[in-house]
Amino acid sequence: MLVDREQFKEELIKQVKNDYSQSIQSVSATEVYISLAKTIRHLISDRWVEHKDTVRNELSKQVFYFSLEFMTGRLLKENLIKLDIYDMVESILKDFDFSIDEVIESEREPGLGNGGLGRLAACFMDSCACLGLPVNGNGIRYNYGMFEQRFSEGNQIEWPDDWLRGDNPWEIRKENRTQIVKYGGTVRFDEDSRAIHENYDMVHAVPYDIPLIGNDAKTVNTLRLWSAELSLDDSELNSIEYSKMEEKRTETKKITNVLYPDDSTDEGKLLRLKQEYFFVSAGLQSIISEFKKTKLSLSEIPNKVAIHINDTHPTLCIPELMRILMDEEYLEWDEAIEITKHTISYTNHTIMQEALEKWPAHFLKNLLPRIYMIIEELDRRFLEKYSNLDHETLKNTTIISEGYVRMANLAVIMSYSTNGVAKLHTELLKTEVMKDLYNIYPERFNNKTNGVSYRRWIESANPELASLIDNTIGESWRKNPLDLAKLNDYTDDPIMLDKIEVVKNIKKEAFANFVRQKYNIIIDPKSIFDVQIKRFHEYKRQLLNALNILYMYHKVISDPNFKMHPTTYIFGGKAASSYYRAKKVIKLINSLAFHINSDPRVKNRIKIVFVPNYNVSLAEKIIPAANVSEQISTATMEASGTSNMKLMLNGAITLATLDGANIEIRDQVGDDNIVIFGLNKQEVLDYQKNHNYNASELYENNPDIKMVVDSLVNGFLPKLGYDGIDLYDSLLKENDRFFVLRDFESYHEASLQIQSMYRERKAWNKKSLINTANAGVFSSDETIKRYAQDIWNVKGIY
Ligand code: KOT
Repeated sequence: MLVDREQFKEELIKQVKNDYSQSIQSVSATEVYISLAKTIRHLISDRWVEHKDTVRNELSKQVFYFSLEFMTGRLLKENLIKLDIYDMVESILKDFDFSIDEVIESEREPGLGNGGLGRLAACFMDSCACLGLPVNGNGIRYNYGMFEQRFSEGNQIEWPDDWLRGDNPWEIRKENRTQIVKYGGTVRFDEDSRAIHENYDMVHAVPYDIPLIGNDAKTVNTLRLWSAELSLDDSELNSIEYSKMEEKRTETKKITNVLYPDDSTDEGKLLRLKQEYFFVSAGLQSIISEFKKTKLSLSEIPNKVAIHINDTHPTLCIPELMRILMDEEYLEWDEAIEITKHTISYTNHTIMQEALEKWPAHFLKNLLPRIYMIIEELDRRFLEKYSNLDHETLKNTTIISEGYVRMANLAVIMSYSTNGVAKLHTELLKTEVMKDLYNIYPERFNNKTNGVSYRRWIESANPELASLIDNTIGESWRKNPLDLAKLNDYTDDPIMLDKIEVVKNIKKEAFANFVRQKYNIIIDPKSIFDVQIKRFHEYKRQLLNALNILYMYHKVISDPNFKMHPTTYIFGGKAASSYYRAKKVIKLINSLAFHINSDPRVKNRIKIVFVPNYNVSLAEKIIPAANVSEQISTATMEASGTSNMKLMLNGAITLATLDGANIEIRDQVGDDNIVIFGLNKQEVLDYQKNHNYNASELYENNPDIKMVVDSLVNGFLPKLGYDGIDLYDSLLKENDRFFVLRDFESYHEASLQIQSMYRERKAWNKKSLINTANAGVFSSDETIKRYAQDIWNVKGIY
């Protein structure tokens, strides 16, 4: 233990006094949270400094994980657990009449991410710290995180997420590490042919550091988030009018003001590009300036530094590193290319064409003239080197094409590793989306199936299950997740299976209580909790789930012989503010909830709860309570998924298509312990290539499908109003791009299979246990070990 009880208690009292000039008895839970977090930060500060010193003195290789998103979730509880002071702090707080839950819940969640990609970054940072790997995060300190979702008349309304209001006790502003980021201007070449960038606008990038604490604080890594501030030198300060200065300040601050500004307009897009360059440039400048303190030759960079780019959003790392090496350190092109190529590695998270980032060349040319020149030259060299390749291959592989810069191509060509995030996804990268690049650089492509943090998703979110596991197989699984497999010895033990059910029921009751208190909705903990929690996107097919519920609803009210185990359908997720159709699906589900939940004919056999503002904290409540995990994306479209792993770990049975990591889940649990339906990869690819899918035909020939689809537009759901028309059109007029109708029957069958499986409770509990027992491979610790070994070549420092 890092500290004894009395000492910690005294520190906390002192901290409250310092922060508020009040005694701990007279402050609020939020205030206690702030002071407690600061006390913890102080407690680990020696370890944080020592860690940095060790890495510096031993010249250990370090990784910098560049990501536009880090969705950390609340930090207090995880940190208390990792420092092994949770119980102690709980009892100290009790001394002052505070409940630890209330204090934990008063932490505002930093919503610095959209979904899977941002949450993965946070799980990875957690694993790195716990494995003793020197890996630091580099990102943006958005003033406003992911919007807060509210519902009005069933529609999604977006409210600003002012998460920094008040104090963020975890961060330290590092004024003296400020960097300058330059935009615009012109470039000329001096007599030595060196590029001179002039007449640019400057922005200050101020870093805020957050400690990433490993178990017992043996390792404390750093998450560095950059904030944009006005940069004026003395002469400007003396000459600029006050109002002009404020105008400029506002303009500058916009860069780090919000996560993912709406990119449906050019103005929004430009801001996004500014963001990308901002944290890339600031991060790299600070890394190189630290590296130079080692006095090593710059050619040593790849041996001491690995830079990982989380999807293409930080791809400007490539030309920016080249720029620093050439224009500031005076290396030649060839040397700079060698260093860059051996330093940067890239993860791809999507094969959806519309999400593959490409920037109009003129945007880059105007905003980042020197960077654009470097990209052009890299493209020229690529073309020169591969001039022997056929026209078609070159068309697909060049960096610049038809006036656009293709970031994924730049990332593959100028890095040493490209990985996908599940086996199928990596396969599709190699054989479909990046086929030609793969043929040129086959050795660069590799798979790293995603993983999730066990500390957050069982130890913290489901302590009841964690201690049942401890009592059954011992605690080794907490350090070595593959040891969960020891649970396989208990799958026929009736006492264990009963206990699994007891734990699940505790979590279901807790969630039911939460839903009653917070949303005034009554749900039955004895019903099946069927969960779909993820961003709203057409390819994730919440629409398919909704149509099946609609169909069940018809059956329940019209067919007296139709038997249905009471089921609570739980939804959570946001739609991008500009994603019109996804918002219509949200409206549909809310309308269904309105009608079904209040229809006496349903007799509570169906309930729908759409939890507003789904975020990490809500996930922590929902996931332990889930019986069924809906993973129903169109095959090929979900790169991996990670909620599938969290739900499996917590004993939910997966209802899934053969997509993303679902395939690997099936491989782990076997066909009897998962329910699979729908088109597979080949069938989807064939339809797409042969253009022979006909949704209207299905609609015309299948009366069930017709009835359900018609219910979107025939007034069956009065609350939906005209909002069903767009969904109807997407299925019929636009020929159902995501094969919802094609998979409808098979999905319905699968959902009935789930129903009948749940009736056999013993067998169900066994399946549940098998899911938990075989989830070890999906620990992000395991994933990160593979990144460390195969990609980064870094070792733990303890
Ligand atoms: C978003 C925009 C551009 C490129 C990629 C994305 C993206 C992909 N955002 N989130 N993802 C998800 O990443 C997760 C972590 O790898 C995957 O599990 C999931 O399937 C992706 O959709």
